[in-house]
Amino acid sequence: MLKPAFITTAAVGAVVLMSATSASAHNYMTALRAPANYMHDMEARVAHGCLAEDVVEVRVKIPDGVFRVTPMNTRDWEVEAEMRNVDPPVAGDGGRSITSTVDTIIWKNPAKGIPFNRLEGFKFRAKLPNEPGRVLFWQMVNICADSRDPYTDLPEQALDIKDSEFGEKFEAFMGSTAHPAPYTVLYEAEMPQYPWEWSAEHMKNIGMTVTPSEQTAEAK
Ligand SMILES: [Cu+2]
Repeated sequence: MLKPAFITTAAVGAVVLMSATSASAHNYMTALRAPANYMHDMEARVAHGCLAEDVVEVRVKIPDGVFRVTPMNTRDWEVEAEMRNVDPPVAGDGGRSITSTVDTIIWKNPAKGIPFNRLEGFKFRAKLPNEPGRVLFWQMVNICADSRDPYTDLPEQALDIKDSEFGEKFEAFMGSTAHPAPYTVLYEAEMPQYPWEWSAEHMKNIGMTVTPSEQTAEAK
């Protein structure tokens, strides 16, 4: 949320609406949870413009441990990626090592900005870290002509999914700031991502196959 120098009548209504539904009035990730260690399609949402102004630039900071980031092509925005060094390097695909990775994706110079009462999605693909239970925070900034709407605040203490008060602490964090960073909670996938990594056990566990004895029993 913002404190503009002047507020139109329409914008006052919007402020009231935002405080009533604060958790849904902020930027957010469409995936509130995602499987750890997957290459995953991600989408960051801008939930509204800067009150009286349209959003004309959007920035998403990639969390530590997230690699192989590729923004989705779009003809509505110019897309740029700022890089950061990875030191020490980490193992990537095919024995190559990763020495630099995307730090921030920037969407700018839109064909048309995002008005206050519209959502827009910003898509990219990324390899999520193999850290089930970790809460990934994707700090975002919405930039308008004369103002900005940052969603960059992080919890003071790390949110640990194994903490019995995880939910309460998460809710307290979301209520403690007007600018919480969008998040995705990583969970342990029931099977690896790709079919060539699946065992017979994995496939049976999720009901894709049945054991030979069960097949025989059904056939009789
Ligand atoms: Cu907001």
